[in-house]
Amino acid sequence: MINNKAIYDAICNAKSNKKKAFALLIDPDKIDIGSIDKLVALAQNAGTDFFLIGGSLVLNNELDELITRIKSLCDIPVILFPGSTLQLSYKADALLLLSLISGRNADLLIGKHVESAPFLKKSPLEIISTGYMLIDGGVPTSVSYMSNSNPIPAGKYEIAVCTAIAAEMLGMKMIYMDAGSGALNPVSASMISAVSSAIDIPLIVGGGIKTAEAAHNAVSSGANIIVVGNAIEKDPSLIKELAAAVHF
Ligand code: 1GP
Repeated sequence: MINNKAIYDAICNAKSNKKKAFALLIDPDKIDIGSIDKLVALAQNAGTDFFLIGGSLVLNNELDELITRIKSLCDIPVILFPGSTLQLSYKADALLLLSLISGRNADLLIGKHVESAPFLKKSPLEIISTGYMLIDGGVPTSVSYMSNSNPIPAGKYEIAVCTAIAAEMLGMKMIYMDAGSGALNPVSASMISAVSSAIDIPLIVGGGIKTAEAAHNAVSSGANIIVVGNAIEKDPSLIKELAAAVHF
């Protein structure tokens, strides 16, 4: 099956029109399915552009159920952000096919992709090839531990820039710079600015964004999509001001 490009085209159009997007990350292991209705209502009210669904582990098996419920409640696109090949569901709209380009773990650069290719090729999901760069956020993160890879040091802008340019030249469609869930420090404004001005493809930034100011700084520095998970897990009412800071 040929996957359509509706979501990616919408992201590129938004980038051309200088419109920024806010994505809420939901970790299926951390959300109680009973509380999803309330969270979706808050997300809709805040003008959330996308749901990203993913986490580092798979502790429960409710992914299909979770996504089906979200889709029955709203039209916000649901994008898989898989922490492993176990986090695949045909119920979502799209999938970020992540290549961990900041690391040198061959399995996460191409191995897992080979394993999941037949499933993805047959799936109705829109597949978006994404260069995933882990940036040091001041604390060890689950991604770094699980992927057995080191993040790019926070001050090494040139490494981040060259990595992103290489991914773009390899044909990847987006770059995701992530300080990791619950990072102490989000990716710095200077690193976002250096990377965003070096590439033409859309730039997603997440990890450790807890305040409207941090969200605003990230988009002002050139990020196209801001992802927030932890801060909203802790206080769902924050979603409104975070999304507003992105859509300023
Ligand atoms: C993690 O970028 C996401 O992969 C979001 O991070 O949970 O810290 O918001 P937070």
